Amino acid sequence: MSDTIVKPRTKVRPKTQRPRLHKVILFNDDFTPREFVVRVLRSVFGLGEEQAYRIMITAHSRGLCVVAVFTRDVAETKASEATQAGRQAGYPLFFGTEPEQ
Ligand code: TYC
Repeated sequence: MSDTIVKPRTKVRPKTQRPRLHKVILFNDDFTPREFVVRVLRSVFGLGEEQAYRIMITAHSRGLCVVAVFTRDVAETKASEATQAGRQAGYPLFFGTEPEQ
């Protein structure tokens, strides 16, 4: 008599969770020159002139603007690089981060 080996039909599929994305947020202030904000947006976030200008002017008129979303590490690194660029030049420019959803 040969025993029959029945293979389980169900595949073990571990649920992989996608990492939560984090927003980088640009805050308005009364001192940083507009052109400087645009320059930082372009150099740190790789934005084009028009996109950078649109984000700057949105933050200027509404108080803040979402710049982009990244994984947490990238968002925090870019936000502090951009904030540091302002501080280096003597401006109170501030970029924060916030988890999405
Ligand atoms: N409000 C600044 C000015 O009038 C310009 C500015 C825009 C600063 C956006 C910060 O996130 C900012 N010079």
